[in-house]
Amino acid sequence: TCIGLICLTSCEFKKNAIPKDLAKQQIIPKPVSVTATGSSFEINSNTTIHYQDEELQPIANYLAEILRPATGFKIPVKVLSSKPSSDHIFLSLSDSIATDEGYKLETKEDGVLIKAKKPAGVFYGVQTLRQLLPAAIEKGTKMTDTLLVATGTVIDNPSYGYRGAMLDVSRHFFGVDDVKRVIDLLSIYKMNRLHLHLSDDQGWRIEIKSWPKLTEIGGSSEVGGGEGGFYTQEQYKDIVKYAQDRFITIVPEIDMPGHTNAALASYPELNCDGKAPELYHGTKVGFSTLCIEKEITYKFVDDVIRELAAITPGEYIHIGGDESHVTPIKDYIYFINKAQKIVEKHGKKVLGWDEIAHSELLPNTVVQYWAKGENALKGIEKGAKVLMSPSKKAYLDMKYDSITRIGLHWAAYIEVDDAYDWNLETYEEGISKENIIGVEGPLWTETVENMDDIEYLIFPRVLGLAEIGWTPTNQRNWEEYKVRLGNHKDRLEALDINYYPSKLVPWK
Ligand code: TNX
Repeated sequence: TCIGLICLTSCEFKKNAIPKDLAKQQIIPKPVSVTATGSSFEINSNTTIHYQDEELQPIANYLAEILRPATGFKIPVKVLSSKPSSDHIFLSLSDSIATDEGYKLETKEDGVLIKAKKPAGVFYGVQTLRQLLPAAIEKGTKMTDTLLVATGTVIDNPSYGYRGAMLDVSRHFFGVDDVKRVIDLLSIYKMNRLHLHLSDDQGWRIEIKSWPKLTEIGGSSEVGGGEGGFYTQEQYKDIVKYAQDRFITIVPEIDMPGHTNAALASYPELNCDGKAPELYHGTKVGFSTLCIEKEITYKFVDDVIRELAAITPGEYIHIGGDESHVTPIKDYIYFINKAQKIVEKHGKKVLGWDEIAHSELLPNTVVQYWAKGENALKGIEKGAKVLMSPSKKAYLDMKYDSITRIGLHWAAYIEVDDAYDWNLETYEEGISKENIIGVEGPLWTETVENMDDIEYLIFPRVLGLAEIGWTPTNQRNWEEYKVRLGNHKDRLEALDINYYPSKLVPWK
């Protein structure tokens, strides 16, 4: 117990608990550079958050909303044009920071200064500050510890511009609140893309006003026979906005020409024989295809992409293209060529699973490497960049080991070390840094039914993927990371995350 500065018991312990060595802080993803100056700054009842540019007000409010419940302090948020005198947290924009997502966080005894070229960098600086505070701030309830931040400087920026995860909302549907929680959790680790797999054989999940039966019929099923569900365009826009406020871009996917049973069941005219198949509740892949030779197919694709592009501010629309096993290759190439042009016509760039490299690729198309290195290499030959999601390392739906309760294992068992201990630049010969836009961890949800399941498969592996996308390869190693991850236990628990407590990690 401590009263003011006088400790009655466990004095040594308390002294050691005072964070004074910034270099020993356990930040994930690991920052590029950390310099400690051996003292600390206290957040107290006088602490005010100042922001220097209107654009930063939402970030200032975001930080205040994290600090207020934990401290019980007012934490006012004020606009200010120059650096205030003391007890402040100051957010500012400055051209002295070179990169779009980079930031500098400087803590002295009298305050914290976060500066960046763009708001995104300020947001990442705020996430770093958040991890410098005691884990208990994440509980959202008033804590008793003093809030101390170790002094020093963090200079940081990401290695890759695309750091993402994918959530399959088709095999099992997850509502808006679940998606928002995923967004909240990804943003803590400076991830900036959430790919939503919005359609598949088992369900169609986005309202398309010109084709209403897609959701009316195709939205009503899911794996195992549950009731399914879908997002109205208003709900989707709400998700997009919520993500944007956390510097996450939503990448929507309409999987075509295979993985389309839900659409085919909704509209008989999309089938070559004109007959609608039954809705599908199983987990097989590769049995469905849009009818490549029908004119109406391209009217359908055009309407869907047009409506989706209109509510998607992000630059990419994902057209799937995986496992079209019942589409003859000639037809497949014809279809993917046309689908790319439709996406381009509606002002977006194309992302697609690695099989799309068989087609002609538009100059801005990105190939998502999941299965075959040769496809990714073919994509590079055709001028494409690659998004790295090799299933043996990056798939978040793979079991950790043979006794994991949920998940699949066709690609591999992926323990926490396997998910971390690989490099984007050396994974496949012929794919190097300049070919790669970043990394994404897909969570397919055949066996995933609720938020607890999502969290169990994503955490802690997604922290490793976040670090692979952010931290330079030569600054990463598993032996050091596993200790940092182990020290992160309190934070995962304060966030109430149902993580997999791998035996390979020395959980503190
Ligand atoms: C393959 S990965 C698929 C998905 C499945 C996944 C299960 C990819 C592009 N296609 O349809 O859900 O395996 O792990």
